[in-house]
Amino acid sequence: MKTAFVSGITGQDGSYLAEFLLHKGYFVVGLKRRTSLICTERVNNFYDNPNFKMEYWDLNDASATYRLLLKYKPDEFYNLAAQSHVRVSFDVPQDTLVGIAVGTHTILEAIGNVHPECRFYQASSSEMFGDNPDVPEKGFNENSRLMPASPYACAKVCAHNLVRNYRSSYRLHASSGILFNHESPRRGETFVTRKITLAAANIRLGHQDKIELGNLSAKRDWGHSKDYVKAMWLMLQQDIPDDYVIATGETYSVKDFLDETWKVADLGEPEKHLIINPKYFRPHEVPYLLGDSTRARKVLGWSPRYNFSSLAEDMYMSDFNHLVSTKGWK
Ligand code: NAP
Ligand code: G4F
Repeated sequence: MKTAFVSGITGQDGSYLAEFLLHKGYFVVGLKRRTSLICTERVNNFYDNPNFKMEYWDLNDASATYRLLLKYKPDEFYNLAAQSHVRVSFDVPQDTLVGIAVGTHTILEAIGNVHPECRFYQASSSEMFGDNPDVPEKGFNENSRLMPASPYACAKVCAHNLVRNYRSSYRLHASSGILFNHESPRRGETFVTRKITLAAANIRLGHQDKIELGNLSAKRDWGHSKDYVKAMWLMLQQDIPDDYVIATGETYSVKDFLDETWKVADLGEPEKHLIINPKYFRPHEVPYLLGDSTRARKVLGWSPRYNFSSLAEDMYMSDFNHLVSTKGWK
């Protein structure tokens, strides 16, 4: 039985990845930081699985990283932990930078020193392309220029380069997935897609009237987290470690996502419910993201099952059904 570490276990991707690995027969160790509220909502459905164990850990705690590597000697380490909100990274830049850049470095050092057989996955991000205006026709690929436009993206570029550096310097099996935006019913409620689907469900049920948003013209390549965690696993099954773009190859604006969700919810024109609030604009925006995942499709045999419409529908229906079943609203 293989053992996998999943940091960021309480997050969107960590919870889907752990389910995927448990289903494959892994023993999964979820790495969780201490929080004042319990916050294990996303992992409750497998928390009691005998092949799952939760351990306290923090990106900023080297001692815990070394101790747990020596205790479990995992086969694979998926590093998904991060302060992952781009807008918030302008408010807590140092916390974001230290956690992502220094935290990733700590894990690479620890693996290299005490357990170099462990395969490592780093959660890199399409935000690293930032406001690069030179988008190839098929979208950004593994060789496109990185022009990060936020403290979050700068930190992810540093971690991404560290992975490349440790791979070539110390022959670690370390890979980065350059994942474009991926969403799901488990997406945090302050990311724009979830904010929209939750508002639509509340409005549909008569418990909200308006939604406040920022820049509607930004375009993103939006996929489903369930599809994307499979790509993470596939990367660590390859003989040779590498970096891979994971994306759908289609891009839509925030306004398109709003329109699509309002259509699924049968709410008429979104403008009736929409307020543009400058507080949701960013000091530095990433205007356009489109990914070219040709390498992943060829080498990993990966392709997504969800598209833009089925993603919006899955998220809206989940929010609607959850409100109906938990609040009794009709
Ligand atoms: P998420 O839902 O925000 O989850 C982030 C996880 O990291 C949470 O479990 C959080 O714990 C944990 N965390 C934050 N700071 C920590 C620290 N100092 N020590 C230990 N754990 C810490 O993010 P996600 O959407 O699942 O994304 C997973 C990873 O992929 C992140 O690294 C993100 O930056 C990256 N990524 C995401 C996307 C996307 O579109 N979703 C795209 C590209 C890359 P709490 O629950 O306690 O907050
Ligand atoms: O949903 P968002 O906050 O996601 P963003 O900034 O693209 O970052 C996400 O994807 C990255 C991958 O590219 C990840 F690395 C990162 O961890 C995170 O998961 O914002 C998407 C777009 C932005 O252009 C933003 O300006 O939506 C725009 N937006 C408009 N109104 C809004 C809002 N974003 C948020 N969060 N809230 C709004 O009210």
